[in-house]
Amino acid sequence: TQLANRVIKTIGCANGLGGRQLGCENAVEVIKKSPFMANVAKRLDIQWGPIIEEVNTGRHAKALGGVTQTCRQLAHHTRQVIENKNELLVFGGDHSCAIGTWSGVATAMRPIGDIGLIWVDAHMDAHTPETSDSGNIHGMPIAHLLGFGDKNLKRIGDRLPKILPHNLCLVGIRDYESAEQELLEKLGVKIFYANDVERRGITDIMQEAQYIVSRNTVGFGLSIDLDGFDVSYAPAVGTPAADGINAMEFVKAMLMIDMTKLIATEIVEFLPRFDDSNKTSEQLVANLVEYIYKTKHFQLDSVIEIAQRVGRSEEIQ
Ligand code: EXY
Ligand code: MN
Ligand code: MN
Ligand code: MN
Repeated sequence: TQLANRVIKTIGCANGLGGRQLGCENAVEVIKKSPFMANVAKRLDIQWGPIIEEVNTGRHAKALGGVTQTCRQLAHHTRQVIENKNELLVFGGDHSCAIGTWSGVATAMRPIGDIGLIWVDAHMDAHTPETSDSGNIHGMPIAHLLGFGDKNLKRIGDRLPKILPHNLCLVGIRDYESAEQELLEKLGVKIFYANDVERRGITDIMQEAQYIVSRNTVGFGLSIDLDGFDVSYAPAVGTPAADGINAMEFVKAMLMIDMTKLIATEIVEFLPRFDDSNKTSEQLVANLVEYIYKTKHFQLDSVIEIAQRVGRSEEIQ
């Protein structure tokens, strides 16, 4: 027996119809073929699972039906990975896939307890179809995970909200509309704005975020929108916003936070045709995966070692 399965099951979601511009649907195949990822795969046990193809019912507001069907499929697969007690890594796609990813994870964990979520992003992603000017669903996943918005999209897996406001934390926010801010503030969701990160440093912020999403939950997820990082580190995104998180500092911060309760990671909004010739964004994706899981596995090994020393290994395993 072992404390945690070290196999990382990877699911791709080739979706882009929820974005401002098309292109994120190509991210998964680029990541899957990436030499940077191949390098990481040598050090981590990464196993590719299914790649979900999106259902096309149109763009912007008309995408609602299609995104719902895509997210249902994705949720089915993420739920299975968690129920089989594997590590889960999801590559999007535009950020609307988060509704599928976390609906599956939340319903799998429901018998044990609530999950927490750290949301790294330039944007709040907290519109409902009613408040959104663009109609782009990648600007709406948080609202739906909290139980607001479209009745089908918010009820994937079960009818309950997938994340409770006090178990959610946003990091890196700097481009949003007032309706989104009003909803999140009314609910008491903790928001770390880009200027908080600037002032306190990303390590300090991520430590507090980890505390918030862990204290009332059985584990937490990490949803990483690449546009949360500064464009110098992640040029290949569809909705860039200036003055983002220093990605090198973020990767280092991963070494400093407690990952033992991390259930799943999702990396989204990579738009391959905008990457530079050094493939900066593609490299960042690989680095994120490597640092997050190396840290998590190292920390789990330490927990097992300590447990063995005090003779509690049976209990923990
Ligand atoms: N707030 C804007 C909108 O709703 O259209 C921009 C949303 C961008 C969302 C990206 C995925 O994080
Ligand atoms: Mn986003
Ligand atoms: Mn964003
Ligand atoms: Mn805006």
